[in-house]
Amino acid sequence: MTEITFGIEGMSCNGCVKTVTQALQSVAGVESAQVSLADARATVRFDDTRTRPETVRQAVIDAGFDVC
Ligand SMILES: [Cu+2]
Repeated sequence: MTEITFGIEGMSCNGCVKTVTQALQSVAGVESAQVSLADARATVRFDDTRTRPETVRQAVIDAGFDVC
């Protein structure tokens, strides 16, 4: 299991947090996703035989937010 943390731009409320969390959890191989509105950050644990960091980040971008 691999854990990554990255910044997310564009989240303004708990609805955004929910959207991002669901987008991350829908990625095959993602075990858990913790999204913090206050820190503008996500911590994601995933099976690195099933997905890659780029795919995890892309899910956030596809949901309409920017990663940094
Ligand atoms: Cu929002």
